[in-house]
Amino acid sequence: MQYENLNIEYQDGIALITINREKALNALNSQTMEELEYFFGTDGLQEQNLKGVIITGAGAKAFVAGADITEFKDLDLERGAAFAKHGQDIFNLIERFPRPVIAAVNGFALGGGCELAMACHLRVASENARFGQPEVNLGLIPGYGGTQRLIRYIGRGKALELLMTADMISAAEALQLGLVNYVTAPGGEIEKATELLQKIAQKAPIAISKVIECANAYYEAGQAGFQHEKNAFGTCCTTEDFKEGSGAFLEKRKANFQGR
Ligand code: CO8
Repeated sequence: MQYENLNIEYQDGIALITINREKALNALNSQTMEELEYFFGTDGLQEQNLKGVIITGAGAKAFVAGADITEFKDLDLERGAAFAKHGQDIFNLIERFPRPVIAAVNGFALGGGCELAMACHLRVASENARFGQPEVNLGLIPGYGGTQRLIRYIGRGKALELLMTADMISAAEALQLGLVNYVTAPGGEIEKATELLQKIAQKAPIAISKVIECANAYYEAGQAGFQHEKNAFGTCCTTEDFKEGSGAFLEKRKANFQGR
């Protein structure tokens, strides 16, 4: 595949993937999602002697500011659920990737961006990173696994607060909550992620892939939650509130929700 939105560089056995849509704050459009699917489902799996993968965002402002809202206008019940399912499947490829994957979060990690970071095995954030699930501002809910993974990382109480208020949290708070593994000075996140991958690369590769497999197996009983999220996302796509919320974002005005 010819990558258009992912810049992939290999250095010393580590693949550094930069999501390269800086003007849209690296929002995940369909093309970017396909490219992630191809890397984690095909290309990356074929790469011999791969020590691990780092995912980051282009520029200093955003890791990923969410799914691309400009692609939301035709979503209905079926298409919304199918979109969510497809995204969940792609993020599951990342979570199940047999080599360690680290998100180097260099700025906003919102909506699908926070979900992408949570699908990675570890997270290193720059001091200026901000995390949040602001979908309710758009009349939506997270659809790429956010309702499930956020609860797993930070617990039900705080996760529900973030999911319902759409509040963003700082890197320091994310560290305290256990959402990120390390916080670095701005610009230091890739170096720290590289250091972690080099340390893990000293260990037995099959054992590492089995650790990943077992950590995922711990949650398998909870798979029904993902199914529920996909269907609920589709239902949100049928509401007037969703049209109002996503329309208001694109028109740069405040949404006026009617609860319909
Ligand atoms: N999608 C598309 N474009 C975006 C997005 C996005 N998620 N985020 C930012 N942009 C664009 C802006 O429209 C703007 O474009 P332009 O320059 O052409 O006007 C450019 O990026 C810069 O953004 P701002 O001018 O808004 O920058 P600010 O510094 O004022 O604000 C924020 C930065 C706070 C990050 C703000 O851009 C923002 O709130 N963005 C949206 C965040 C959001 O709501 N994310 C969640 C999206 S929904 C989602 O991710 C659901 C995932 C599951 C989907 C399931 C299937 C569809």
